[in-house]
Amino acid sequence: MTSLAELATIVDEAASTAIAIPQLTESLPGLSVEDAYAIQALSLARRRARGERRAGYKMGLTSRAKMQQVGVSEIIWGRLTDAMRLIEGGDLVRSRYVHPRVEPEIAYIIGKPLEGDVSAAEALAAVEAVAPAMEIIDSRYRDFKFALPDVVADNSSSSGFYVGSWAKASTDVANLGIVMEVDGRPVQIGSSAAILGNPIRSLVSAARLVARAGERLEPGDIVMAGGATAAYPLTPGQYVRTTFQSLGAVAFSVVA
Ligand code: 0L1
Ligand code: MG
Repeated sequence: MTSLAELATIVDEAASTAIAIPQLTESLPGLSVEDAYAIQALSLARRRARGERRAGYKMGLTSRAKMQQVGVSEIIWGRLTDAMRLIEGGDLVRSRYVHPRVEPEIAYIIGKPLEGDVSAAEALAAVEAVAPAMEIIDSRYRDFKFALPDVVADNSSSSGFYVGSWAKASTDVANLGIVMEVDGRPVQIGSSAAILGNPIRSLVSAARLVARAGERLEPGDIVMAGGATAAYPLTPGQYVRTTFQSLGAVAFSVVA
């Protein structure tokens, strides 16, 4: 029987070498979601042992478009580290990933601790600022195919994130138009309302779900609220720019 620590090593090495692995559930069909979150925590502990620092959390599958794209219909979450933060306007090196995709998101930065069952008003009161953002997701599983325990163990596909200019916490982000362009051509058009009807609900879910793992949202944590549209595949040579109504734009270039 493979231990949870051994499984964490497998997903961590796949992420750091960008070599795809078979789904864990192929050999372990009974793997539970609870064990998958334990594998995720152990794989992040390996990153922290290498010097990476906590940067916050990502929420995943918070929109219908995302759920349909990957065939999993449950909100999931993962952990962000400082090494995953990418320089807005800079280059994304394609060879560091297995098969990266990008999706437009809203990011929150936390100003006060937030934990457990909270209301939307309480969540908003804990927000220091809000920003336009993009997440780079990269499943470490072959063909970007997985079951729920696989993706959870794989840090919910989190690989990188871009954050644009921070705006006041009071900025209304409930229903903002979003256009993601590649080389000037719109590839995804949507609204922040696609994120659970209002991205603040994603923050409410984050507080509740991380509490199950004995954690809470801490001041300085960034919370990525989840993709507002389906994710788009990345290849070298692309220039990706996403414009968020009233929040501004976030961009990067893909290099080999
Ligand atoms: O919304 C998300 O960030 C989902 C991540 C997991 C599924 C995927 O890789 O698309
Ligand atoms: Mg995402």
